[in-house]
Order: sequence, then C-alpha cells, then structure tokens
Amino acid sequence: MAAVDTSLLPSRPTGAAASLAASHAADHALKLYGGWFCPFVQRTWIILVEKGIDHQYVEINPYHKAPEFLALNPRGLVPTLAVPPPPGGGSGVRPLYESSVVCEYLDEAYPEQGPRLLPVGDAYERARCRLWMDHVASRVVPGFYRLIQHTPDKAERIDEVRRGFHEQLKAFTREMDEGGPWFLGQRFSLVDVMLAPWAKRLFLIDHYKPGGVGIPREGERGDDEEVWARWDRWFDAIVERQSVKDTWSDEAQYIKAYKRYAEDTTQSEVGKATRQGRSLP
Ligand SMILES: N[C@@H](CCC(=O)N[C@@H](CS)C(=O)NCC(=O)O)C(=O)O
Repeated sequence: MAAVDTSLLPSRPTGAAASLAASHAADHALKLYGGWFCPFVQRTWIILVEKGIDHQYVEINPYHKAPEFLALNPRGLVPTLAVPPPPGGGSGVRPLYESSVVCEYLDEAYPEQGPRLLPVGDAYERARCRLWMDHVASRVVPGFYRLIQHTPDKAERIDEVRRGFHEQLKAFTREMDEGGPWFLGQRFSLVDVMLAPWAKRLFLIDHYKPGGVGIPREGERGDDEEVWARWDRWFDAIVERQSVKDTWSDEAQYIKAYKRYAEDTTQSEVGKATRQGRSLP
C-alpha cells in the first residue's frame, strides 16, 4: 500500500480550524471524525458551526484505515459521524458517512438549532436544491480534480479541461437567485455549503497550474459578463463566510497537502478515480 498520502504534515488543523477543533476536543456523544485538509469534511464541519451543534471533533488520518475507523465506516473515508443512540435505545453508536448525507442529517436532526439549511415548506424548492447539490457533486467537484491533477502528458489539453470546468461553474451560477449573494438569494443553504470547500481551494489551481482557474476578467467576458459577475458575488461572499473561515487551516498547509494532486501522484481514492476517469468515491 502506497504510503504516499500518510505523510501529510501537519497531522492536525492549524490556524482558525485549530482553535475550533480545540474548543470541541472534549468527549461528546456526537463525534465528527475528520481530516483538516479534506473538503468533504469541511462541508460537515461548516454545518456544525452554522447550526451551533455541540460535538467532539476527532482528527484522524483516513489513509491509515485503522480497524476501529473501518468498523464505523467500511468505505474508510472521512467525514464519518458517530451519532449517539436514540433516547432509551441502547448503547451502540450509530455511524453515518458521505458528506452530503451527513449534512442533510444534521440539518434535519437539529431542526431547532440555527436556521434550516434546506427549504422546509416547499417540496419543489427542496428538490431544486438537491438537483444543484448533485450538480456540484457529480460535475463541479470532479472538474476541480481533473484540473488540479492535469499534467502536460495527458491526452486532453489543460485549456479543454479548464473550459469544461468553467461550463459546469456557469451552469451552476445561472441557477442562482438574482438577489444574491447566495444560491437562494438572501438565504444561505446547503447548496452553498456543498461547493464552499472547493471555492476556498481554487487558489491551489492558480498556485499549481499554468493559466490557473482562468476565469476571464471583468470587461473581457464577452457574452458571459453577467454570469461571471454573479459568480464573483457568490465567491466573494462564500470565502468570507464565518463558518467557512472558522473551519480553514493555514493556507500554506493546503499548498503542501495538494502538491501530490498537482503532480498527479496522490494515492487517495478521489485522486485514483480522477486519474482512471472513474466517478468519485
Ligand atoms: N464521497 C465522500 C468522499 C470522502 C473522501 O473522499 N474523503 C477523503 C479525504 S478528502 C478520504 O477519506 N480519503 C481516504 C482515502 O482516499 O483513502 C464524501 O462525500 O464524504
């Protein structure tokens, strides 16, 4: 087994995320098993912060696949949530995983805490949110990895990969309510949370890839002037959202952690799936 991704340094969150983790280090029945570098974890962490849900944050290295971890999540991925047993329902911990499932669970299980992050009274609006959450998961996020893992020896040119990524971002942006800044206008929702961690990580593409993210500058956007202006509004708001900043480590650490993605040598499940043209785990 490749030791490639197990040498990530540091082994704990830094910066703002370190303070957050430290304030949730005490034992608690609701536990989030996470890795500081992981965007899927950041989604669930953001929800815990947004809703002010008491919990314990447990930093683990998901590449080590400890037997206790696999017992909770046979897929061996973070985030993994340990949910306390129901009142009077025995002592067994109930595991949950898959970031989008965990996020929806937390929103539903703690309805009184913080704002609801999916529209409650409107089945169509809720389904529309899920549609665009799925767009993020099945199109935008894979596009991010295709771009950051692109190397010059690939059959497809980087410009093509970048163009594809832009198309997915624009399709998402065209669905945003005009009122802004959020996907649902004035209302912050799970749709915003699904993409937030990758929005925060876009700077890595600028850092590592020739031409970077490459969104054209204002005035040079042709027919896309309006859609990119709306993207800018969303992007500027999401990277400054307090819960997003609170769950963020020092930028230099992400640069180190994503070097192997940029070189396309990562042995993570996401990285291997991207390299092999498979859908993400
Ligand atoms: N579909 C999963 C993906 C989670 C995921 O890939 N997590 C990564 C860290 S960012 C992981 O645990 N990787 C361990 C591995 O690749 O072996 C989710 O949404 O929760």
